[in-house]
Amino acid sequence: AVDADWWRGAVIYQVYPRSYQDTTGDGTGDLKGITERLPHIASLGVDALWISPFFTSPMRDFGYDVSDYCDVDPMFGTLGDFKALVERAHELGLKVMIDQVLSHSSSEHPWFIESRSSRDNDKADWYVWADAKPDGTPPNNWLSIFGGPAWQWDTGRRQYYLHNFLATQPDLNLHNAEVQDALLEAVRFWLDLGVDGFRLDTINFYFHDRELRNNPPLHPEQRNASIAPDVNPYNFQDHLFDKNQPENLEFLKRLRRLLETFPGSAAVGEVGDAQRGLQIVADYTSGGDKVHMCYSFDLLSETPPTVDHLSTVVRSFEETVKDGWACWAFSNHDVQRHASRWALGFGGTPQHLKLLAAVLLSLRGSVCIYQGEELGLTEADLQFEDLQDPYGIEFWPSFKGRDGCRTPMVWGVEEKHAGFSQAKPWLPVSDEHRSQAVDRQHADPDSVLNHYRGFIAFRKENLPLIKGNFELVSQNDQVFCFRRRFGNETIICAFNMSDETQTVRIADESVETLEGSGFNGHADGQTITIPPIDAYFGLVG
Ligand code: TEU
Repeated sequence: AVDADWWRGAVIYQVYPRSYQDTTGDGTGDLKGITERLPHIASLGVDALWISPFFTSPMRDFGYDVSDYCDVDPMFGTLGDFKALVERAHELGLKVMIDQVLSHSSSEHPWFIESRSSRDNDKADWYVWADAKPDGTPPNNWLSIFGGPAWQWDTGRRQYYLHNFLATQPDLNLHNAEVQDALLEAVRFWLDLGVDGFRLDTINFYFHDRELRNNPPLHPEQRNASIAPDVNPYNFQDHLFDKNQPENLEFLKRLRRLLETFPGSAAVGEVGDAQRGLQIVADYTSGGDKVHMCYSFDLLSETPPTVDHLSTVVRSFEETVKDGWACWAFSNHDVQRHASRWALGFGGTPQHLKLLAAVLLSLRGSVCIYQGEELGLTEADLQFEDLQDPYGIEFWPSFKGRDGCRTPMVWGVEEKHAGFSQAKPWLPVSDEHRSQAVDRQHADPDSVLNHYRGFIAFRKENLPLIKGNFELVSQNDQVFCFRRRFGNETIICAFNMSDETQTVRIADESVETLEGSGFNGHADGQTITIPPIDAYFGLVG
């Protein structure tokens, strides 16, 4: 029988396929390479992997611009390779989740080619078309995240079309039921092939305001976007109208009804919204009839993980999200790796990274770990000449783009290109990364890699950490402390985020230190003592 609830509290490992393992010698990763490396993923003890897009694409946004939703890009292999990957993953006890980019397609998708061909073809309304204002300017003030207006003029139709990202990523019009049907057919295609779930790209961008109303400005103090808050004018607006419209809830219900016909399948939505992230997570995941879980960008931002910040986020999460479900992440393919992002505000030594991993894996929710995070990799330092990401090229040097977190995975210290490829990789392998390769860390019991393995195993042995409810315990501004209770078992988790030993007194009558966490805090009666940058886990009596 399938465990329909496997996603609740699951640990999901994100693979960026261009940069995992090359088997063809062209300098970019491929599906066969992922299959070859599945034992590494399984060795972490994670429940699932999520693979970023590998569908047919002109790769203007590295696969987030899909030109055929139901095929594999030749650069990554074939559908046969994908089936083999799923089969091997299942043998190893891993679920397979894939990315679905339903909000927009590539401008090279046949749907868009037809849609732009005239104003009265069968797909004329499949994208968001609007006339110019009388003075020739775009229909409203909406902006593209990747720079400039969100509207691109098409000389054939003599109209503008909407794009929230690149002009080569036209926005699909989900107000049109035929578009919804076509997208759900694509989702069904992959379910039929045996995938266990989906990561839904930009799930809050599916619908726009049909009246195309202008977005109001945002107060500068509210600019807290995860990327380039004051560099990108996109973050100067309050995005009331270009995304997150009420119609989305009905579409998500349709999507969920499809998933229910494939028991055991699950979806995690990506919610990119600097203002209302947690509220949207609540709206999209509550009630059990929309998506299973969502991830917001609250812990993917530049704000360092101080006790105050962590407490604020989890407190507002508990107050807002209620019966919904979150998926937490510190790093992904869109933001600076947290080993660097928080190095100044918090610290980036292996000990800091081990502590952060334990925080992430103890929160209430599911967790995404991004490839290389398990090695403690930092953001690669790239030259302008190395850049591939159009977002970085647009906003350089104030914002360096997303290439620094997308460089190749490092497997072998001594191997050519660290074992990633026989050819020159599409982004350079950092020398610093090479010294942190999997083979070296595997052999070192104190490595960040072995700590991730150990802590994920510890989490598995202690069910409250996966399924338990969550109660924040106020201590002081140096110790992040909470209880997780499941059934009659309660675990107290305390993280000393400071450089000094901390002592905390707990209200519970007794507490028994749990073995196997890899941390050194200890308890004496009601007093817990935690060394600098260290943690304590105890069973409350
Ligand atoms: O990212 C979405 C994205 O860029 C937003 O989360 C954005 O950062 C936020 O809304 C700003 O407030 C996804 C993919 O992860 C990314 O790689 C793609 O480039 C993008 O969609 C377009 O498909």
